[in-house]
Amino acid sequence: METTKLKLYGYWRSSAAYRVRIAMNLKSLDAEHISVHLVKGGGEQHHEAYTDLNAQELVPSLVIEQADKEVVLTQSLAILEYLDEAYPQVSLLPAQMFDKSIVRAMALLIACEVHPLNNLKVLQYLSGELKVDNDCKQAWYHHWLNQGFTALEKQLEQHSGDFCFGDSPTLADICLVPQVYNAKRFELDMSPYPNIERINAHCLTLPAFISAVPENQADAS
Ligand SMILES: N[C@@H](CCC(=O)N[C@@H](CS)C(=O)NCC(=O)O)C(=O)O
Repeated sequence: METTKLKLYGYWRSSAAYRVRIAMNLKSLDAEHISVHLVKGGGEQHHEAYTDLNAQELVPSLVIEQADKEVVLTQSLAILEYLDEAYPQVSLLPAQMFDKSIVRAMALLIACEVHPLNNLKVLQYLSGELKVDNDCKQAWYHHWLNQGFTALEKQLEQHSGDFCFGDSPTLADICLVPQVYNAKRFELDMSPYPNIERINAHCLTLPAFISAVPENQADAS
């Protein structure tokens, strides 16, 4: 079998990189972790050494080294789908077609509707160019989280078991846990979201999720 080496460019507090770490752990994959500090020196994601890899100046990027080629993947959801196809022994999606779509919808709700509005560059733009004060920035952050979590909570009432969809971890949990980490960091009241809280707490009893937690990363400061 062809030898493959994986290099994950991420940052301990990046929720998009956190997603990839969880998936790799669930699939028992080893990777070299390379830290791209998102704040130091104006943000290493903007430095040429990194923008050559990722023109969007965002983490994560996954570099796949094989004997005859090197491929760079970007966008965490695209990386997760690659990992799921390349390493199918532990699947991140349910077996049935409609169920797959439901799980993807939950993951996309977080990754496309909530996360981009609360990303570092958006918060920096609010406080920098638009001169928004911290209270307004916090209100912005909570608004988009509440909107997304309210919708997700309803979906979980219908589909969840121990995890977002049934009793196995999927792409939905992989997106949820980092987003809840962010929500708690920004002091969101989680009491309206009992299913989200319950599933997050359950995930965080599992080694694959625990070792992906930001504070457990080598670059955590
Ligand atoms: N949709 C992208 C989002 C990636 C992203 O926003 N990464 C953040 C960290 S979670 C980042 O690199 N931010 C740097 C910045 O905003 O300058 C993905 O899922 O990979």
